[in-house]
Amino acid sequence: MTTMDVPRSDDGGLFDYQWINREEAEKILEGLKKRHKNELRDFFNENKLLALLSGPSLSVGLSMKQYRYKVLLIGKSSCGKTSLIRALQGKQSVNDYQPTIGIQTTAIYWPVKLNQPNRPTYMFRLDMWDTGPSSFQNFDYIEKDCFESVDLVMFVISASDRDGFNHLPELINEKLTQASPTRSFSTIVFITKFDQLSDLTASDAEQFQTKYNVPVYLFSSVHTNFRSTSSYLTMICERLWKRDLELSMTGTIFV
Ligand SMILES: Nc1nc2c(ncn2[C@@H]2O[C@H](COP(=O)(O)OP(=O)(O)OP(=O)(O)O)[C@@H](O)[C@H]2O)c(=O)[nH]1
Ligand SMILES: [Mg+2]
Repeated sequence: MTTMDVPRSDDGGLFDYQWINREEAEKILEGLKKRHKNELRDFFNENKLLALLSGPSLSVGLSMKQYRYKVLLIGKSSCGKTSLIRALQGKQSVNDYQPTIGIQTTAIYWPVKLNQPNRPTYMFRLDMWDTGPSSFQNFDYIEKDCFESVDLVMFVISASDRDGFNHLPELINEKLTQASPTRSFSTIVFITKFDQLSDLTASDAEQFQTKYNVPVYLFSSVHTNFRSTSSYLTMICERLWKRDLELSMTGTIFV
């Protein structure tokens, strides 16, 4: 990815990225958005809100198959993990830094349309596991719980942390050793705080992506809009779907 504006799929278009702007998706999003409305970012220009906190209350005609995944965020203290989850929920960013204590989980629901002949629509439920690094250091069992049956690990790194970025391949390899031998997790890197003075560039991200075959997204939790957020969510879902397709080929799971 070369710009921060709108991320694009790198998976050969398994999912329809435009569908979310169509009428059918609009109705599903309506069913998702409610409660906590005053906390949500108002994407005025597009007149759309994301609201992905509570379970969907969809009308019968709109019900669809749901897939549930566990997504773990890993990154240094204050690198922006909690803010990233808030942004993906369509919530306002907050300046006050409140370290995450223990494990916080947040469910994000996101509908997707597959680019297949029968064009099925599925609801993804992403259980986002957020934990401050001190919890990992102080309590071994927290790390074990976090990695148990995890489907996707999002490595989060601040754009000012060049040293952390250089050590990222080692960290990813180290964490991959904790994966189950039959059911490995997928990985994504988010470089946060891209609105601030940055040590890392889009070209660093691109080189990393090419060399290690791990998608790298440039992100700012203060500059998100419906278009970019919906692309990030669709890409996360697509990455999970692709991992499942790979597992199904090895006979580990059935999609
Ligand atoms: N400008 C800017 N500030 C950000 C961004 N992301 C996070 N911040 C700020 O950085 C601080 C830390 O963000 P958090 O999301 O709480 O960081 P965290 O990784 O969850 O921290 P721990 O819970 O301690 O591990 C907060 O003051 C946020 O407002 C960003 O993209 N841009
Ligand atoms: Mg946090």
